[in-house]
Amino acid sequence: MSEAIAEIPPRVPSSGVPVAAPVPDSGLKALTKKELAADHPTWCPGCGDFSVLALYFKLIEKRKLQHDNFVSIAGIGCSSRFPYFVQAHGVHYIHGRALPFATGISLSRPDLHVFVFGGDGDAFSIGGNHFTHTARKNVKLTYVVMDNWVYGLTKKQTSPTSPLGFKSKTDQWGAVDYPINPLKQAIAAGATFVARTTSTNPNHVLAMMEAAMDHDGFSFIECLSECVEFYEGAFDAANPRKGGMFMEIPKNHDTTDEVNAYQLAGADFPGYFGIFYNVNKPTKNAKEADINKAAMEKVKGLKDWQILQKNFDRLR
Ligand SMILES: Cc1ncc(C[n+]2csc(CCOP(=O)(O)OP(=O)(O)O)c2C)c(N)n1
Ligand code: SF4
Ligand SMILES: [Mg+2]
Repeated sequence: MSEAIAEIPPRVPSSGVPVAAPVPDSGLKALTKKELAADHPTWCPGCGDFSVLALYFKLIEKRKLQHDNFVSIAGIGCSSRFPYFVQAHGVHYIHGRALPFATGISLSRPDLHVFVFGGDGDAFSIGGNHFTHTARKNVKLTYVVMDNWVYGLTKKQTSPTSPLGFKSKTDQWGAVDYPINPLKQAIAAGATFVARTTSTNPNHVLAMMEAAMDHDGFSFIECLSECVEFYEGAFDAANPRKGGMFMEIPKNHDTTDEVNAYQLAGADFPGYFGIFYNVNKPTKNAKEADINKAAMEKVKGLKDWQILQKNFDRLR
C-alpha cells in the first residue's frame, strides 16, 4: 500500500494572503549552480545574457529557493531562451506573451516567486500591450528585461529601444523612429518597482534582483545586456572597464517620488543605475484573494455539489 504524502500547508501571513517568501528553515539544502545549470546555453560566446543567468543561479542559491518555490517564464528571443538553461520549473512561451502567462501562475500560486525574463523586442514591441497592463494591475512577479537594443535572435532588426541612426536589416539607412524609454514606460504604466542595471556589473545585478523579488507587486528591472554579435559595444559608455561611467542613482533620491524617478529615468545615456521607483500598493493577487475569501464565506459548510446546485438554481 502506498504511503500517503503529507500535505505541505501554504505559507499564510497574518494578512491572510499567501505570499512568496524565502524558505529559511526548510531543512533542505540550498540548490546549487551545478544542480540548476541545464544544458549548454546556446548564446554566442560573450553575450551579456550569460551574466544574468549566472546571477539568477546565485540569487536562487543565496535565497535558498527550492524547486517548489519558484518558476522562470519567458517569451521568444535569445534572452527568452533563459528557462531552457535553468534546471527547474519554467516555460519558454509565446513571443510577447510571457507576462499574461506568468500572471496566471502568480494569481493561482501566490506562494511561488514568479520570475519572467525576456528581451526588448519581446517586452516592448509585440508584448508592449501586456507590459502596460501587467504593470497597472500590479501583479506580484519580477520581470527582468535583458535590453540589447536590437532583435538578436532574428539577426539584427531595429527594436523599440534601438537609438536613432542604428543601422539594421530593417533600417539600412539608420533608425528614424524615436526609441522608447523602458523606465519611463514602466513608471507611467503603474509599475510599483522600477530598477536599472547592467550585466557587466554582477554585484549590482544581484542586488537589484534581490530587491525586486522582495517587492510585493510588479517589479521591473531593465538590465543592459550586450549583443556582441549584432550590437557590439552598445553599452561601453556604461562600462568603466571600457572607459565608460557607471553612475548610481543619488543616495538622497526618494524612491517613492514618482516625478523625480521619471526625471532621473530621462537622463541621457548612460544614465543612472539602481532603484528609481519603489512603492507599496495592494496587488491584484491580494485583491483577488479577498474576493475569493468573501465568496467562499458565503458558501461555507456547503459541499461542492451543493455550491454547484445553488448556481444552477440561480440560473433558472
Ligand atoms: C508572433 C511572432 N512574431 C515574430 C517572431 C520572430 N521573432 C522571434 S524573436 C524576435 C525578436 C527578439 O528580440 P528581443 O525580444 O529583443 O530578444 P533578443 O533576441 O534580442 O534577446 C522576433 C521578431 C516570432 N517568433 N513570433
Ligand atoms: S545574437 Fe546577440 S543576443 Fe543572441 S546570443 Fe548572440 S550575442 Fe546574445
Ligand atoms: Mg533584444
